Amino acid sequence: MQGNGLKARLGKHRNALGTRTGFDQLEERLCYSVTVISSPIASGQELKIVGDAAADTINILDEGNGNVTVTGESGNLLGAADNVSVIRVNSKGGADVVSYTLANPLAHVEKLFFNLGAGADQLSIDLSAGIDGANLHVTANGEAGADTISATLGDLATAKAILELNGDEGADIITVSGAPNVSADSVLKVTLSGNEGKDAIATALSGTYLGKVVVNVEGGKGVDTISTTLTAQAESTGKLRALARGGKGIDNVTLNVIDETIVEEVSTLEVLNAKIIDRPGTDALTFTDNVKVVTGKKA
Ligand SMILES: [Ca+2]
Ligand SMILES: [Ca+2]
Ligand SMILES: [Ca+2]
Repeated sequence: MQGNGLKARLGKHRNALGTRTGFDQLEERLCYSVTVISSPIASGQELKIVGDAAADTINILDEGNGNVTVTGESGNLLGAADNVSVIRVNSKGGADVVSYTLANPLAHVEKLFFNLGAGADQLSIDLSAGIDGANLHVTANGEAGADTISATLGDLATAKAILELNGDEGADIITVSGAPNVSADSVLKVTLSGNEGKDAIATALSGTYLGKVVVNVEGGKGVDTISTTLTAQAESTGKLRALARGGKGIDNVTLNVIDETIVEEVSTLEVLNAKIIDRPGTDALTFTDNVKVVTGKKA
């Protein structure tokens, strides 16, 4: 019945083409500018979400069990599928607003690709529900324009989560936060790249790390501001590695690693390896005393 209703409305628009008002045109643009197509692949279903050259709103709600629903600006249903293992968003030009929300802990292997296209786009990724017994790989590319990309992380249990967030051209804002507890058999790897433009990249994570946590931040070209604060809460016995690199331009780089496991000057972390690379040594640096600073030209 819903399908018939949609056809009827489309027909009405077509019939009214000659005398269509501006409002009708706007309504049509809002309703039909995003296409959602689900197709079978070896690992399940691939959901392709494609916008147009104008500003699109794409809201992705993932139930964590493979069921994914995509809605638009007014909550209108754009598409849905079960057994989803790959989501590819291509929002194209325009200032797009894209959100991905995990409603329950992810228990289904997934790969997410966000290509935001030209224009100042906004992407928010909410993984605060966490991951339980699955692997997740997120690749986001802001492409041209001053993009804002944010991610919120949750607990990892028998999980591998890889986040690669890339601002690309333009003055981008990339923010990663949350309180992920990482189990002994879990891996969290976060790679943030500002690339060209004057970027602001802020990371603030705090949790109990029994497994492996790796955070790499690169400002790339331009005068970047990088602020990374990682807190290993008491009882953490895992491996924590962090790298911050301003890249070209006189950057402002902060890397604070707060080791709350220390009892009588001894850390319970198996590995704590935190490093700032500043060549040729012109960045403004702020860091805790467990961070190694590498300056000067390569030998
Ligand atoms: Ca678009
Ligand atoms: Ca963009
Ligand atoms: Ca940059």
